[in-house]
Amino acid sequence: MFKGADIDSLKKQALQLRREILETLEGAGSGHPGGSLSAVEVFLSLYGVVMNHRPADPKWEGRDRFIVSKGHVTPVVYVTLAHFGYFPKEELKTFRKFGSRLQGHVTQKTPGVEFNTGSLGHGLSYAHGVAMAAKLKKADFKVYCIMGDGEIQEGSVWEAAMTAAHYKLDNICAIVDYNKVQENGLISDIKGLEPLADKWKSFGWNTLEVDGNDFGQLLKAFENFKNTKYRPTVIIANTLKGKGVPFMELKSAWHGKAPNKEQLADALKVLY
Ligand SMILES: Cc1ncc(C[n+]2csc(CCOP(=O)(O)OP(=O)(O)O)c2C)c(N)n1
Ligand SMILES: [Mg+2]
Repeated sequence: MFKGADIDSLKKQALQLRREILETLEGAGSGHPGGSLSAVEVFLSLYGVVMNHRPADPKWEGRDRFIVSKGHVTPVVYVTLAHFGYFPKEELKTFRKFGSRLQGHVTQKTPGVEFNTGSLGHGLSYAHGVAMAAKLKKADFKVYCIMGDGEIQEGSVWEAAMTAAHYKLDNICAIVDYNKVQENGLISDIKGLEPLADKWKSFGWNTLEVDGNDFGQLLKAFENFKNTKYRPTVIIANTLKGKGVPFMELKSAWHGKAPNKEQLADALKVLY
C-alpha cells in the first residue's frame, strides 16, 4: 500500500468533494452529476496519493499525466483541481459561465487539464501517444486515463488498446469508470460490455477489477500498475453512477442535469 495514505482522511475529503460538486452544479444550472459522483474516489486517489504533480507548476515536465477522456465530468475535475490548489475555490462559481476558464467540457485553458475532451472515445489514443513519447524520451512519468463505460463502446478505444499492448506501454494505466449507466439508460440494456475483463485481457492488458468507490482497493490496484512491466494496465473500477446521493444513484435522468436549489438541499441532507 502507498506509504502514508490516510484512508479516513480520504473518505472525509470525498464527502467534501461530493458536496462541492453538487453546489457547483446548482450554481451553473447545468452539468453532469452522475459520472462526476461515481469517480470521486478515483480522482482523489490519483491527486491525493498516486500521482506526482505540482499544483503551483501545472506544466512541470516530470508530472504524471491524467487524461480525462470522459470530458463531460467537469464538476469532479474542477472541484478536485481546486481542492489541490490549481486555482482558487472561489473560481468554481464561474463554472459554465461565459468567459470562464471552467467550461462544460475540459479544456487546456484550465490549469491542470492535460487535454481537451468532450467528444468521447479519444482520450486513450492521446494518452498512449503521450506514453509512447515518454518511452522515446526515457522519461519516467506515468500516464493515467479515465474513460466511461458507455464511452468504451466506441471502436477507437479498442484500436488504442491494441496499440498500447503491442508497444508494451507499461507506463499507461487506463481506468474504466464502470458505473453501469450511460446517457439514456443501463449499459446492459443498450450495449452490454460483459465479459469486460476478458476483453481487456485478450487485448494483452494487465486487467484489475476493483470496487472503484473503495480507496483501499483502488490504491492497491494503482500499486500493482506501478509494479507491472511490459504490459499496459487497466483498472475496471466498479462504481455507482450518482454515488453518495441515493435519489441520483443509477438514474440516467441525473446523467446531465443539475439539481435546483431545493434538490440541492435535499441532496446535501442525504449525502453519504
Ligand atoms: C462521440 C460522442 N458521442 C456522444 C456524446 C454525448 N455524450 C456525452 S456523455 C455521454 C454518455 C457517456 O456515458 P459514460 O461513458 O457511461 O459516462 P458516465 O456514466 O461516466 O457519465 C454521451 C453519449 C459525446 N460527448 N461524444
Ligand atoms: Mg457510465
